[in-house]
Amino acid sequence: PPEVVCVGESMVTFLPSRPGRLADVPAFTRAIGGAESNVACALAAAGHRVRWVGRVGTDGFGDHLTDTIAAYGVDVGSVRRDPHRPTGVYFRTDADRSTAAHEVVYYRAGSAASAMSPRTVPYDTVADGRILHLTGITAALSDGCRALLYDLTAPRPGRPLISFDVNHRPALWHAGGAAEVLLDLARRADLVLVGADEAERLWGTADPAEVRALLPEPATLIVKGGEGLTTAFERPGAASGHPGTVSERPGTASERPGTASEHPGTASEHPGTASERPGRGAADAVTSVPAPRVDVLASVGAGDAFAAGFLSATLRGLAPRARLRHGHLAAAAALTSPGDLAAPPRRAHADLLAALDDDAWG
Ligand code: KDG
Repeated sequence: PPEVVCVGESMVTFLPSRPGRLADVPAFTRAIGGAESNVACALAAAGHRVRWVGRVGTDGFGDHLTDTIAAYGVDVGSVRRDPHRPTGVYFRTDADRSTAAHEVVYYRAGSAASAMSPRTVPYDTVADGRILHLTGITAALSDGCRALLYDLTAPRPGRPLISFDVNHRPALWHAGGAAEVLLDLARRADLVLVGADEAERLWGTADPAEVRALLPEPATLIVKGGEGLTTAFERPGAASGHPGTVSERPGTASERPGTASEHPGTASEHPGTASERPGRGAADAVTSVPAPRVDVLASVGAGDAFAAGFLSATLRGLAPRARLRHGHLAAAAALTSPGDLAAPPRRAHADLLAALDDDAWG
């Protein structure tokens, strides 16, 4: 079985041949995008067993997407081809040097992926991994897609660890409702990733502690980038508290309370909680690390790379600080490459960088 299953829409992406406004870009180069398959490809490149589940047309763009994602080593055997709807595509510009803003135009309304629903993507077909990775983009694609997210995040015995990247894409939410829906879905997940800027836009605060107060349910909450720091809130036993899912040896979570925590003091105060899903109210271990400064070439996809680096380190049972640093290292690779997707640094190399002392990390 896969370690991670990622579900969502992928699109053929058209990258600009030169910087500037969309109105002025004369030509585009074909690449691939899609938050969930970006995570899947980066995890596969890091050596993990991953499946991407999505829906594409029977057109050539659908062939290109599935072939390219498969070439990363991702299992695409569950991807469905829809003869009646096209594969989604999108165009974007590079980030403006001074404002860091870029333009995005989607052609995905009525796409094959927008026909995903609890009927076309049954829970049982995506629940055999240790982690099920989803993002808020799917909630904006169609009513069926939103229902799918609610279905996949419903409380069920033995469900995989649900990882949810809030991924607010304002261009997809013209009908409104993003703040409420994305908060609601995040509360149903076990591990939530959100950008501080995104939290500010959606819920009016970029302060990590205030975001945690709004979102107390997930065992792990990552708030990325507030004042250059990324902060993890983690209840004791969070990463090992899903027997048979994230724990390497099913059933051993209760013997290893606190292995996921860097604060043994807080973990050992709650020795009884690691064997079950730790309840709300257990004290969080809080870990903050700075993001390395890099020359940003294209920011699109950096969040997906962060998620992949963090999840990879989580699967390897690393401590919170190392998991956050692996997220940042993978994000740095994406920030400094032109496409949405960049191979993460090699594991041995990333381990060395993640182990540098605090001074080197700024
Ligand atoms: O996170 C990067 C994605 O935003 C990009 O690859 C395209 O999935 C995409 C989207 O919906 O914007």
